[in-house]
Amino acid sequence: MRTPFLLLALATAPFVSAQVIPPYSTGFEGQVGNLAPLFPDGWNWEDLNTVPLGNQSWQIIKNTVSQTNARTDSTAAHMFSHGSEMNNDWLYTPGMQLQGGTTYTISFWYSVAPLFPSTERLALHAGPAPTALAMTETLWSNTNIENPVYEQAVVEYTPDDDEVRYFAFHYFSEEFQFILLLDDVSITYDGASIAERGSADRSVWCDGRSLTVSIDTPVNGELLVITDASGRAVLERPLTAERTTFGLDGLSEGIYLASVTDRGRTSRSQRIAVAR
Ligand SMILES: [Ca+2]
Repeated sequence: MRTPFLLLALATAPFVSAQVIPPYSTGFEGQVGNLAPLFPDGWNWEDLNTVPLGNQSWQIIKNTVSQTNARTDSTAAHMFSHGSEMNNDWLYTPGMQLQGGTTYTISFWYSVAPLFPSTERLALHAGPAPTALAMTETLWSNTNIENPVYEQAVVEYTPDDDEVRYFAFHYFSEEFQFILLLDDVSITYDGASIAERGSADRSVWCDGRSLTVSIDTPVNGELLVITDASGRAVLERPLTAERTTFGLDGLSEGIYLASVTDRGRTSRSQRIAVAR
């Protein structure tokens, strides 16, 4: 009786546990074709439609000679409507490591394809795992999307506690609609609202060229993660000693966020300036 399990596993995207510390943004650039495995790192999807004929999952779409589909650059995410069944398609961001009490702003842009009028539905949810069942919080919903020019949605989200949250774009248009386009997703925060937090037994000190982390009692699995303004991790090192110094010669000048984390919880984070 293994077959049903295998089929179930193939019907959903592979679980990816990549986690990101905001700020984060993507224009779905450089990835064209079927969604898996070509979406940006950490993105995931589920297609819960049950009628296979005429069914499609979330995919990337590119501009053509005659048609601009992307809001910026050359690619966007899109859904093509099921022909005979209400759509039920989920697109998940990477896991976002959020700090309790900080207000995050989620921004994205959406439109219908200008070629053909349709009425589309899209919602944004949040949850602790990249599955439809876990998406228990609805942050935004629009059941009457008809704009052929991109419009922006801006949603604020303030977790009570430190947590990893996934955000989900749920496409649930009626059957026999057409194309919904999604582009330029970002998750940012007001830098001033992030506490340069610290437990007393962890400290981060940066002189512009090197960075020193002190930990009273190192915990197995703890990491130093430095992210740039786009949310990309540019340096990741295990912390195994009470005091470790890392050279920053490989980073260009600028402002970064340095975090001490065990991937589930960040015990210390602060902005650092790299200078020569
Ligand atoms: Ca579908």
